[in-house]
Amino acid sequence: AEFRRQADAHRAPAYQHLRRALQHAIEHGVLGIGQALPPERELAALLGLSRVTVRKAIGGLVADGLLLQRQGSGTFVAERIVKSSSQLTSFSDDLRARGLDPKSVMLERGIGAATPEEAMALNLSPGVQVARFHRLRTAAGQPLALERSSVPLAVLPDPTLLRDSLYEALALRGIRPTRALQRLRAIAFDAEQARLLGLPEGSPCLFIERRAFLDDGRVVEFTRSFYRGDAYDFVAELHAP
Ligand code: 16G
Repeated sequence: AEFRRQADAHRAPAYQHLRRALQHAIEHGVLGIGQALPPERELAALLGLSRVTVRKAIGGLVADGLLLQRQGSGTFVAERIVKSSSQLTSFSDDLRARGLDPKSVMLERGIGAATPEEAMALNLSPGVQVARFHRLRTAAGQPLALERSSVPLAVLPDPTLLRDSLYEALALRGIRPTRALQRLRAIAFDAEQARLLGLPEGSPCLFIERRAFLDDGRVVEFTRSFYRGDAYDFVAELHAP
C-alpha cells in the first residue's frame, strides 16, 4: 500500500508536468496547428513515462480543446475555428470548411406560442407558433457550442426535418437566408452549460445572437449561440467610415 501511495504521489506531478510542457509547446508553436502527436506508446517510451501518465496528460489537453482526437488517426494540435463576421455561414459550413464533421445532439425540440422576446426578434405577433431547438454542436466528437434556435412554424412546419443542420433543413424547403444581424458578447458558461460541454464552470463563452432574414424581410431564425471561447476566433474586415 505504501508503495502504491508513493507511486500515485509520483504519478500526479508527472502527468501535470507533461501536460504543462505540451501546453507550452502548443502555445509557442513548437507543436504546430494540425500537427499529429506521436502515438501514446511511442511518446511514453521516448519520455520514459508510463502510458497512463501520457494518456492523462493528453486527456487533459483534449478536454481543454488544445488537442483533438480523431478515431483511428490519432491526436492532433487543435486549430481554432476562424469565423468570418461578414459571411452568412452556418455552424456546419464553418466546420466542413475545416475538414471536420459537424453533428448535432438534440437536447430539446418543441413547438409553442412565441414568447414576447421571440415575437419581437422574429417579427411575429405574440402567440404565433414557433419551433424551438436546443442543440449541442460537436465536431470530430468534441463539443464546441450550445445553440437555442427559434424558427416560425410557418417557415419549418415539420421540425423533425432538422437533423444535424438547421440551414440544411431550411434549404430542403427552398429557404435560404440572405442577410443576418448578429450581436456578440463575452460571458461565462453557467454550471449546466459547462456540464454539457465537459468544461469547468465559468469557462469563457462567446455569446452570439443571430436573426437571419430572407430577401422579403421575413425573419427565419432567432438563435442564441454559446460558442467555446477557447475554440473560436472571429475575424472581420473593417473599412474606414
Ligand atoms: C451558426 C449560427 C446560428 C445558426 C447555425 C446554423 C453563428 C454565430 N450562429 O451557428 O445562428 O442557427 O449556424 O447551423 O454563426 P447549422 O445549419 O449547422 O444548424
